[in-house]
Amino acid sequence: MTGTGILPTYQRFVNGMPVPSFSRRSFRSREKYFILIVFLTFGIVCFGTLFFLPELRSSNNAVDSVYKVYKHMQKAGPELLIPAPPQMNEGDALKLLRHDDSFNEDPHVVVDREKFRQKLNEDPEFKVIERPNVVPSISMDGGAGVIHNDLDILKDSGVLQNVTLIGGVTIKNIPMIVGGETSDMVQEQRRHKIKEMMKHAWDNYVRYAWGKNELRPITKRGHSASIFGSMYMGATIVDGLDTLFIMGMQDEYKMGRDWIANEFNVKNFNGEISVFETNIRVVGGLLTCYALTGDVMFRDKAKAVADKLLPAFETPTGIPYALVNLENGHSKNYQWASGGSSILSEFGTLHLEFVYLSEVTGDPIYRRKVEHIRQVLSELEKPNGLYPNYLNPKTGRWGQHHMSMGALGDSFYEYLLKAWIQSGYRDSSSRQTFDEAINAMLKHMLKTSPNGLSYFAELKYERIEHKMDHLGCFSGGLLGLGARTLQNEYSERYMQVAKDITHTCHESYDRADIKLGPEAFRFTQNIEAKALKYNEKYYILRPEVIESYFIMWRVTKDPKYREWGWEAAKAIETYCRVAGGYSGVKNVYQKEPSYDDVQQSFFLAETLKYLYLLFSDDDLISLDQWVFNTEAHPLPIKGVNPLYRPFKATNNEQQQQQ
Ligand code: DMJ
Repeated sequence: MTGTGILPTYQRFVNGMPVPSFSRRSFRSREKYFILIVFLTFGIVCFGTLFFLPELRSSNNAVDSVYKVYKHMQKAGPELLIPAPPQMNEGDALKLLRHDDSFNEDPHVVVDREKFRQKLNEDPEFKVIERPNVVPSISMDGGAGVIHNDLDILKDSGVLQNVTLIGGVTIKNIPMIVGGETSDMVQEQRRHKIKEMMKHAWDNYVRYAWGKNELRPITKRGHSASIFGSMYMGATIVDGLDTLFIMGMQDEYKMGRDWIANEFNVKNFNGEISVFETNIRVVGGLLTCYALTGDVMFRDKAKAVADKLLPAFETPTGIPYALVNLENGHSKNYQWASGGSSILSEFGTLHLEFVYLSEVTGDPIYRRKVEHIRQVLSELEKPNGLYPNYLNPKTGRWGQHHMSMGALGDSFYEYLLKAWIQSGYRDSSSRQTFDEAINAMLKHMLKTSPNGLSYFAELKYERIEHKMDHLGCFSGGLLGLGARTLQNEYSERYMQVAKDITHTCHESYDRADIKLGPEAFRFTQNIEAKALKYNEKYYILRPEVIESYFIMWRVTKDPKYREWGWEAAKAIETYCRVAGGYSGVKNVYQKEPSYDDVQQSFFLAETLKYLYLLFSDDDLISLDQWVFNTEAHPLPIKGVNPLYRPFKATNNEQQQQQ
């Protein structure tokens, strides 16, 4: 140390060589730049800390604060679709969904809003859109928006990926697929109860029949009907999975999803299966799960199953056979069906699933098959404008002239209307065919009993049979939907018939001892809306009456439909619930139940789903966004529902196609 003044100075050495002491003049230019960079970095860090420090106490606050700025901007001009803060992670996005949306009016906001209004008034080009009820929504796969009251199911099932917030989207355009709470405590309790019923049905299936097709709830073992072939395809899992999803039963959903991913394999399937039943339950169920979740596993399995059905279409007319052998593709019809005819309600109930399958896979073959069926039907002469239930697939001629809104006919009419809805209301020839067919039925088959009950009778050639099937009770909802979706010269009549038929079907329940209706009911001199024969007195957990309550509630808002639905739910609890699940009963006119020991897969797919939706908010699986296939699997409406998920070819696939 050498002393040159009062304060000590230090000689510095680098690599043993003395270096000049700290003096500006003595720096080389490279050193000057280095020091400048150090100072600049220091300055930026200090400034940044001052700016963000109060908000960095928790990461949530940071997001909230950015979000508040975003909200304030929106309030200033909510019609502007201001993009949300980017790079928000999933957890934060979920928190924001639960964030209280109300902000106190800030004077700056008021001024800004006024300025914005002035701008609107000055510029006629500006279109004023109503202020959206801003609830942050989640966008999946870079496009589809979803609002949920409970998003955990999506989170846990891996659906929520690449989450970004979108703002300013009208709520109506955002499909609600889970949640649906109402402010009405009574309905909330009912929803809760229906969910508990679903749990009881599912848990017992898991316990006693896991992987089998259905459950025998009395003897507590698996059950399989011939429609499922000779193998176990987990029909209850595939059919019930979307109901679990919609009810927010995430653990159960995940268990079912994993079973399908790992165990459901068409390569292991064998025996003869019903083309119709496999389509509506399996293909339909899988496609709905694909639409709801975007999980391509469901889409690919749906395609694999549908491919197994294609050999059934190899007939001289292209009208498919009823049964297909999964090992060798041999197909045939039921012998009892009017000399080996195909059945109207079967070959006429493939359209929704096949069209949607083409849309999501990019493979046109499925659409071609069902459009061809339409073509064949359009060219046939219809007796009095009516469609007989039997058509010979070899000759292309009608079989026995038996016409029915119930068994053998039913869902053919349903799919005429719904194909039009599914197409985003573009397939107008389908709607026109529906109107023509229904008007012919109203003219020739709609009857009124002496005491004023309306019903669709059956027609065998010219002979009327005054009987209506439980299956035909879906037609109340069908006509209600027809009236609601198009205002035309028929809509008023449709709505009236919809109300009348639903009323009659309710009567068939109310006149039964257990308050659940029979498989078929008749109208004679002595009885109305009651079964006569022993083999018509059973109730096998069918959905059709409840389905009409649900649709009629949504389209009329008449609370009686909810009350009727609740009566049915209570009756199911009282007379069909057993320790091992839910069973059909053999006689609805006997309070002491005699069980059939089958828990049908459609009980989970349809009956419980429609009940749950009946007591939920209308936005949960909105009729504006979804159309139900005949097994109550909701499919998205084209051009309306962002969960439609049409196929987009990757570059690779495009090249392969060229
Ligand atoms: C379901 O499989 C479908 O609703 C079908 O359209 C008719 N029958 C059953 C339920 O009853």
